[in-house]
Amino acid sequence: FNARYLKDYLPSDFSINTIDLTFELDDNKTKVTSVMSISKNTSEANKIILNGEQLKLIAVYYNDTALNASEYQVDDDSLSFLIKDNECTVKIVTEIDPENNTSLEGLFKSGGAFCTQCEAEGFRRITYYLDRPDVMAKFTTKVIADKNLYPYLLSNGNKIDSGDLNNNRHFVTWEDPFLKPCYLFALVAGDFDLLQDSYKTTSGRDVRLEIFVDKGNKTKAHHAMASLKHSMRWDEDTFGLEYDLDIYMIVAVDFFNMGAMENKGLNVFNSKFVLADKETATDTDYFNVEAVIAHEYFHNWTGNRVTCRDWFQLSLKEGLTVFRDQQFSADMHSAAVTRIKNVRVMRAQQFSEDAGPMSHPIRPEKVVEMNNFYTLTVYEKGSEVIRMLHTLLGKDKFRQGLDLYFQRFDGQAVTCDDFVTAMADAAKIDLILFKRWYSQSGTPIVKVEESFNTNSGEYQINLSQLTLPTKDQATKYALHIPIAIELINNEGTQSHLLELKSDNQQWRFSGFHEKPTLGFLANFSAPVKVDFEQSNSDLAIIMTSAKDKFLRWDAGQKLFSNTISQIITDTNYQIPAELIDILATQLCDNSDPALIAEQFTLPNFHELVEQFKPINPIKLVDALDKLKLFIAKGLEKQLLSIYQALADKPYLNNAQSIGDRALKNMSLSYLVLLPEHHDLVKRQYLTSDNMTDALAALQSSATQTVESFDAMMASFEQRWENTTLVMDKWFSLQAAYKGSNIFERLKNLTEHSLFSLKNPNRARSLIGAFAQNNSRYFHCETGRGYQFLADQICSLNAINPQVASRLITALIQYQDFDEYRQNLMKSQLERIAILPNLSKDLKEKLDAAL
Ligand code: HT7
Ligand code: ZN
Repeated sequence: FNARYLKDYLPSDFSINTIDLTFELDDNKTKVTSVMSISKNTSEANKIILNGEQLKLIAVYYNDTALNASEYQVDDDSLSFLIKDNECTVKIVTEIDPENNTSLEGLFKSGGAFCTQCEAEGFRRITYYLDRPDVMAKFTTKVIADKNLYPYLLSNGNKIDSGDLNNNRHFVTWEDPFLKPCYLFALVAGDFDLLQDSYKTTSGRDVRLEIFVDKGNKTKAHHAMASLKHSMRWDEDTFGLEYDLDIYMIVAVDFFNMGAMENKGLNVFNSKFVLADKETATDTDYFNVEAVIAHEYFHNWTGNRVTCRDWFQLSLKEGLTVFRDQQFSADMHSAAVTRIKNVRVMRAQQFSEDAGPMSHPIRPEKVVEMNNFYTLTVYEKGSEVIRMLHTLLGKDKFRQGLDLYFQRFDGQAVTCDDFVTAMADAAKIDLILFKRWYSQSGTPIVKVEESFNTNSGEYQINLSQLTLPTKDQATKYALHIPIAIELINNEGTQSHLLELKSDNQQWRFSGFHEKPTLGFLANFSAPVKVDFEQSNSDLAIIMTSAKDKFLRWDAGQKLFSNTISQIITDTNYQIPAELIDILATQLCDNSDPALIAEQFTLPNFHELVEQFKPINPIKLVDALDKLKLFIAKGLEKQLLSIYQALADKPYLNNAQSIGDRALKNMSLSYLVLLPEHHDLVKRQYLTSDNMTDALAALQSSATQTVESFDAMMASFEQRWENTTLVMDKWFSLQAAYKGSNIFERLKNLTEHSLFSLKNPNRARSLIGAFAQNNSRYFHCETGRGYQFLADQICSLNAINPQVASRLITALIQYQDFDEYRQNLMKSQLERIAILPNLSKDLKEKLDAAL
């Protein structure tokens, strides 16, 4: 498999101006007819090479004349022939097999419906085309199918025609007035329940809103609809961006590789991010539905109206759109808690990706399989890079920069450089150095040294930055890093924004009577690691006195990780009782229950691995358990009284009630460590009227192997066996079970009648959840955990390479662990590497890792 390089980008020799598609849908023999008007971009162009994979070519016509086999070349991934005229018409007829398409790329069957997924390079599995985002055409799509089985025939844009045909078939024709790359093409055909609504934009356009869900699920689509309307209003209010078509459709399907897809006017969603009601969805699910609906909607401007020149520029649309959805969520909920959740993802997952074998800059330079680059780096770190621009420019200049970006590039396919230049031009600042964030991989470490001169009252900070070499880049350079700080003292707190632009820099602040306490990296102003020793008493001051809530929370997390580090290094370490006193003060603050819940959530296993690597994972799990038990015992009374005060509050879907549930269930997660409180879980499970509480009870039971766990799981299964998304939760709970018979259980679960590797959600809910959430057994000394994962990846390789490739992450980051485990993990990777028909997706990662 050949790698492609950013440096080799060349514009296309040909434009495709219009494409008229006709689909005659059939499970195994769908006929696709494509008629394209093509023009040359340079007079030297003569041979066109169209991308195409897994297609059966039926016929090619050039200006209405059929080409014979000697006039074109066709192979596994292309079709080429001569273009003799400056302008011509090409018609291509192909046949495809949607029912046997388990990769879920191109056209496939999802449940009973036909559905497409074209990003990044799936359109080439539908027809031969110039499958690259800088080729933008006007699409017209005619869909023909059986009328009873597929009453809804959908595609992008506006419906322009429909009617009945012979053999009980019907057709609908759609026209999308906007030029678009083929990755935004979509087609859906099926029988659904439809939730309809409408939205009036600020300028008075009436937009029809339609959400299509599986029959019987309509009442679960209301939250998605409300979220869509909130997103539309927010984008108008915040960025002056209005929707541009008369109709916006969302279709929810059960078989889908990722979260959702922003196809123009016809989003396709994983049903996990559409369906929600209080019985089946947790508060986190509600939050995620809203965030993903917003994300896909925001893509209409950042991604669709202005798209990417090539796939190396993916962060142009994804980093910016994630930033926009994070800002939206922060405005809709607690800004501090939303930010904390973002930061946890960075620290627990993105930092390790950036230090691992697949490390790449937010704008990668080399790609073998594009699907491998829909990463936390491109998305989450990409968003952090946009956030740094927002911090450096300020809200108003950032808005002016975005306005200028749309003014310059609406309707075009552009680069990350174009975006940053628009920002620099609008704000009239120099961002040349800042652009290095796009080309450099790895997480910078910022080292902090401070000094205080008691005589002069001057406080000095020295900062130095270092990015360690990564697999992809040996040499690293200094970056432009915005660092927000607070100087906390009795006379009041000062906030400053420091711009670190070189290896070392110093700042002086005068006028202090005593040394201030430094709150460093307020609001996580840059995606960096911080090397700064602070005493427990300084951390306690920040926890209670910082203005920035993120800083308060972060000081608490630092206190926890310092304690865990001591437990790991010294087996006789006695956790100091003062920790309980510091934590107790936080429990008393009843202003924001959701924030308290976050403050009591220990840094997770993966965040700590990133801090202490290479590490024996079992020692880390033991240390985490020890600290948690210490807190449970030390604060038993307080936690119990919080729990009891909140236990019987009625369910409401508002911020206070969501925060109360988070605090209650956090308390339960500690109390369950004390056997005398095991009855609380059972009671909560039996009395709960909502999924948040039921699931929290079951999660606590799974991790503490509470006696009644199996009985509760059996009743849960019986109640929800026909509700796919809830059964995914059941499989995940089973995967997190901490009993020593977990491997027998896993074997039974893979043989369960409802388990299937063909459904990505189901595969992830068991296999992904085990590797991610059951560290004690995934990393167990026998190596059975690694073997289980590798076995599943071997099966998935042939079924769904994208899903297999995501799940292998837990094995390729073996450098994070002790040598004994590294060897066990590597031997499993070697076993996968010799699979016959190893997919391009897995091969790229294995080549990097081994
Ligand atoms: N732009 C989309 C990325 C995507 C995708 C979505 C569904 C299935 C397969 C996919 N491959 C790439 C999702 C997004 O960022 O909004
Ligand atoms: Zn996106």
